[in-house]
Amino acid sequence: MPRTHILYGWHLSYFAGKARCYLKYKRLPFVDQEVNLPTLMWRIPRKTGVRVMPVLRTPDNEWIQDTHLIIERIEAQIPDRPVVPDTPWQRWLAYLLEAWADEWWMPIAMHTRWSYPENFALFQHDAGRALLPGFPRFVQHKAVDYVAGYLRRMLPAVGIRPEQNAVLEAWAHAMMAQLDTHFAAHSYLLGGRPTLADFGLVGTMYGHLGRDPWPRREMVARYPHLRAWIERMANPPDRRMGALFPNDEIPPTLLPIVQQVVQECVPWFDGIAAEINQVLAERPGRFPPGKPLPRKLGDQILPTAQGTFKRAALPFTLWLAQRPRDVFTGLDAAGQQRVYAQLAALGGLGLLAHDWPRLARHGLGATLAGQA
Ligand SMILES: N[C@@H](CCC(=O)N[C@@H](CS)C(=O)NCC(=O)O)C(=O)O
Repeated sequence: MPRTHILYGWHLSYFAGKARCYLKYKRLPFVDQEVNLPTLMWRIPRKTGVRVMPVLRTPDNEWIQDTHLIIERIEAQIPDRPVVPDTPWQRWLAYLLEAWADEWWMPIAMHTRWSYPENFALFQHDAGRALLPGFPRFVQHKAVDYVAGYLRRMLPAVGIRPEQNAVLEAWAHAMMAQLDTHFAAHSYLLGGRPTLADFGLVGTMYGHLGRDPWPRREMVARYPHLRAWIERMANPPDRRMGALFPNDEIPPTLLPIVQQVVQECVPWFDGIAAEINQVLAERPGRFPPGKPLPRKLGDQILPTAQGTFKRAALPFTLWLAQRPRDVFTGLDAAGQQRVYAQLAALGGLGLLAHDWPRLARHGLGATLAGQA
């Protein structure tokens, strides 16, 4: 039985990076454990039902899968250095930005890793040593090929299709330039200390964009303030942290980012809800609560300032989108009024819509919520 927490995750993994930065920020002692082949193929699936990383194993031998649940659990245990803001708009926004960072950036992180072959050597080296430590290199490479093959097969669904690469890169550069401007003025997204929003964003920025050679050189290196934020997130300062931006406002440099995020999220989330409703209408009775919806549904076409972008609709994303909506429901009347007014000004009232199917998380996917 472990006496401390153990984080199972690779250095190069998107969501393991998010969990690792968070646990370090909370100053929780933990063992940072690379995932070997038996753990990936058998132990984690046996304990969590899914072949995935990261997983946090608690001293009570509970295996928590999903960074949102990991953060919720540790927040409840360690009140020091809270990452959920107290005030209504900042709290709502931290949840939205976390969802956006987790899911919207995924295609960019996957594209930059898998479309540029120069990144593969690092993947092969790190994943090989993690999967089969001490084995001869050619055996390690066989195991890596298996995992890489699985990840590569997911690319088209995530939206990695050659004709879309230019839109993805142009979008990412435009957003990184805005983030750079913001981080020149503020240490973290919502001011002087990190929140859920920062931990979401560091997933893509640390393990993928900030570490794979191509995006590290061609993207992150051009944005020094963004790069410095990645460093701060990976090595959190051990001092008293600053405050969030005052009066439940957001920093002016974050406003254009939030405006864009809100406008991109409305059609994205609505589109996923529509795909789910269509599946439910076409196959009545097939997906009762507890029975997982397909992990991916039909393509959705997402408008961005750089062009349209197609990717499969993922029910899991709508489960994440539900979280800020639940924050809204839990606010008092004045809090709701505040969030409503901010969203009205940003054209984002669609994010409070109540006609989405209600979902529960199911591993990496979702099921309809309710009595099974
Ligand atoms: N929502 C999960 C996502 C975890 C996830 O997607 N992990 C990746 C590695 S970074 C993975 O193991 N993917 C396997 C798969 O998608 O089948 C979380 O927040 O922990």
